[in-house]
Amino acid sequence: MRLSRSLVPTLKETPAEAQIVSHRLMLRAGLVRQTAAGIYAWLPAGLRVLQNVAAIVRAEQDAAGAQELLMPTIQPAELWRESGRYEDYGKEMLRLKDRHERDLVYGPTNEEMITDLFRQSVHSYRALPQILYHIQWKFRDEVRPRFGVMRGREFLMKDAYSFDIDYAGAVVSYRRMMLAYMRTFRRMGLKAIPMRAESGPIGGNMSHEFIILAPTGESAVYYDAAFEEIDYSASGFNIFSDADLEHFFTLMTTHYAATDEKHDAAAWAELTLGRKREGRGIEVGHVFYFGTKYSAAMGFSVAGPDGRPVAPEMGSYGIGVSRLVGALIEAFHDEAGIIWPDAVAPFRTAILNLKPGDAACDRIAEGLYEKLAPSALYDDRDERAGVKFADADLMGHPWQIVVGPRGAAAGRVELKRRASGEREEVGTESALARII
Ligand code: 5CA
Repeated sequence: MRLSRSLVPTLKETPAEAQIVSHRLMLRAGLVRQTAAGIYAWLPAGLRVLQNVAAIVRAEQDAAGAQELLMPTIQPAELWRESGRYEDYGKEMLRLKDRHERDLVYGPTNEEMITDLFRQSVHSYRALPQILYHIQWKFRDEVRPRFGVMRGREFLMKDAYSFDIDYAGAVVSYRRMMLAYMRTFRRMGLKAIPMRAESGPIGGNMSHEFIILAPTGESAVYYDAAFEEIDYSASGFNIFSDADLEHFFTLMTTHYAATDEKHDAAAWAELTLGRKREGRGIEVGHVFYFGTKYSAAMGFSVAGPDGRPVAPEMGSYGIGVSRLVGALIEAFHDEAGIIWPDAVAPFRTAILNLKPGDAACDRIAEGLYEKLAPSALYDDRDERAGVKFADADLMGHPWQIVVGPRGAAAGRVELKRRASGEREEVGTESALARII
């Protein structure tokens, strides 16, 4: 992308409405703009990050054997009346009427709809287990939308739903999603801790939240320092082995870790002082086991092995895809701006042409851009060098290639790694070799 012809409206000043660093940086780096309270437009650079995050989520869901589908955002109210949640969900649910005066809702989640789709076509235990997911916009009319995309009203979620014939199967599905989640967050460079949690309006009796530690997080969290030492990532758990999943789940749940809602003062008191870790965290994912809550309420059963009807056991599994963009910035930034992990960066490289119009600078910068596009942002604007440096740091590209008139004359450029700040002067070929 050529910056001179791109909608990347970076800001020098800190926007007054933004209270936390990720919100400030998302506005300043030109990633998003608010269009109504808690509702955001994703501008080109922001959308690239959102899509990169979604791609990692999708890859790990697929690797866990979950099937992607796409359900609509608008749902008929009847489904919600069947489960009893139409009244229960309260004012957070956006209710609409069509021209025929039929009640509709903008989906805050999809348990009812997936149960309905599944019951239309699955009639035997032989088709189980299955896990389905989609990545779709949700609307929740939050009382206090805040912190930018972290607590929006419209937000992008990955929600998965599992169907099993019995409790033992449902537990396996739950653990499989848990492992997929830990792998997902790790690929983004994030350390997430699963914590026992309340199940809230989704219901059910087993639930874990996946928490990223950050001082600006909305939940207070308590966990055992032993958690920090677990190297679950190195061990090659097979996501399709029940025994591996059990081992993994035990590792994840043996040590104390809970959000304030589930905090158990007695269990906490038993920990030695040196192992107590208290802080704040951002909930980036939430998984629920709720058994037959929806299948039973919605009259969905399949023929069991003995021919008798059985209500399938279900769970649901959410990841806040748009929230993750904010959480990533909370985790990776400095005073100058964002420091994107390579896996999610909107552009891997920024090419800074310090003197557009200078023949050598143009030749080298254009040549690099030709080789690196489409994963490069080419700063070809007619701006001062200082502005280009500041914007590149603000936007957080993992690599910067600085093309200045003195170096260019000798065929050399400066290569900078955003995360470490390291710079070196190199020839264009070795710059390319380092980046590609
Ligand atoms: N149906 C279940 C699981 S699929 C569900 O809706 N769970 S949830 O309510 O916990 O949401 C899942 C994830 O979406 C949360 O962990 C959080 O990361 C994200 N999320 C929830 N509300 C918001 C919001 N208002 N803004 C941004 N992200 C949100």
